[in-house]
Amino acid sequence: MRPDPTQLIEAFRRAGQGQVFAFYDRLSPGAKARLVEEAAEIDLAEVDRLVRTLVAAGGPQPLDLKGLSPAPYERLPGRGGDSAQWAAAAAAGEAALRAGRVAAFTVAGGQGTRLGFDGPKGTFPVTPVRHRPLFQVFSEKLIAAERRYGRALHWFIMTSHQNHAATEGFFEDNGHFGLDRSRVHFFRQGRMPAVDFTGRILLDGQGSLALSPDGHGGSLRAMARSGGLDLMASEGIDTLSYFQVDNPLVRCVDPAFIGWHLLRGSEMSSKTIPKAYPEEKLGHFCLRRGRLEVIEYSDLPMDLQREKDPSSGALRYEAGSIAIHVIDREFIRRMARGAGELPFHRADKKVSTVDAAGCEVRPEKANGVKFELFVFDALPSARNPVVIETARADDFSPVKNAEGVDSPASCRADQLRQYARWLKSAGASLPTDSTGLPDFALEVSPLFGYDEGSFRESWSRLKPPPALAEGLVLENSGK
Ligand code: UD2
Repeated sequence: MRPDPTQLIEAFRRAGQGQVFAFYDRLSPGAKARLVEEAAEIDLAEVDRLVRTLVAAGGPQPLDLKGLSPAPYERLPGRGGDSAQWAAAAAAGEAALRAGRVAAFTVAGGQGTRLGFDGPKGTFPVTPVRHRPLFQVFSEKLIAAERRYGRALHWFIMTSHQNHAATEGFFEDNGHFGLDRSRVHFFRQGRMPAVDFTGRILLDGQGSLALSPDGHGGSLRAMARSGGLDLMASEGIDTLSYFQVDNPLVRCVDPAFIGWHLLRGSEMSSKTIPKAYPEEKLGHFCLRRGRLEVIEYSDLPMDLQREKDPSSGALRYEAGSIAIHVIDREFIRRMARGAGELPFHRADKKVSTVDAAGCEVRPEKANGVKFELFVFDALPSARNPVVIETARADDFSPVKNAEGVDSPASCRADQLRQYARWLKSAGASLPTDSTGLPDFALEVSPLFGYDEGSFRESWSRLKPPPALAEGLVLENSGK
């Protein structure tokens, strides 16, 4: 139904947000309609609540950390975990994959702004030799899993308003990288308005609102809104394997992880790695008020992040969140209906806007507040959440910054180290430095090998094995 402009303008005026329509009379009929449509997206009661709780009084209250403790997690077999339990989990996960109960879920709403890359982050060329984009790496991992488990996989990809068309177009132009297009589902995340420090919704032009993506936590309600959950139900899928678009090392569907989740009757499960150093920008798995929670690096006081366990010498809050989860379908439905509402987080940002005369303002410092939801805030509402350990080298090397940590260069090196490790475990000899980095660049397509075991199988079939040299690409092989 089309919103009625008069009623909408009146509702904004009554909510103290009449400035949104300050230039309305000057706009062309088309621009008027566009502004009305954007304004109709806004839940004024929600904005009012956020202004009262997060903007007035100078921001959110600091977290109550009374009784806070590190969360327990399932250690890897080599680090004290029980191998029999891990084997049972892998078997259960594999059975679920073979039964077609699992789909992949990627949050890809971000732009490559921090990377200095102009375009949807998933289109960033990430691999060392062929410079294949992130989306292709995930596509090939999913195709490899389809072959291994004998079931076609559905893949849900959350985009933002800003990158939706470009993302869809990219898949279209590349033949969906070999995936069956009818099983790749794109949906857009929601948007939230930015407000100034007095709580007034900002315009980014005379006829448009300053709207921004509502955070990866918006994926739960966006997934429900898109009809994705109903589609899953009709296909017999009850479990989603969730990961971020910025991490090419992730195992898109990991049987052991899925198995831990299912065997524990969990509604949401997470992977953890020990933090490499206290300042590493990862959330922390903690117990607070008796529930599992992720406390973001910016919210946990630095003295706690630096605290050591006196007996082991390890960081006390070592369990870092790498944003890899398994989520139950009906849990998402419940959360999307508002049960256990996710809290919004406040981020102060520079927001381009217009002044009272309608002239453009490009601020030099933060002038506004954006609101974001975080998906890990669903954990305290989940039944039997389980956290399992993974090896960083097997699952995590994100591309976030143009240089330094979590950059294309660090991620490239981690991919090369992974290939070198697999080659060595398959019996090949290649020169590496003390960090395991090979002397030359090569590339392994996930269709050839996506973990040590699958790599070894493909490698053993190559007779004779190829010479290891700069630029070698190990492509598709037997199925
Ligand atoms: C996130 C986690 C951090 C750690 C790290 C691992 C938060 C707040 N922090 O840090 O604890 O796990 O990842 O890499 O999440 N995205 C959307 N829509 C949005 C916002 C983000 O799709 O509105 C996607 C984005 O495309 C990216 C991912 O979510 O894939 C992470 O977003 P980020 O880069 O803002 O998170 P970051 O690096 O601060």
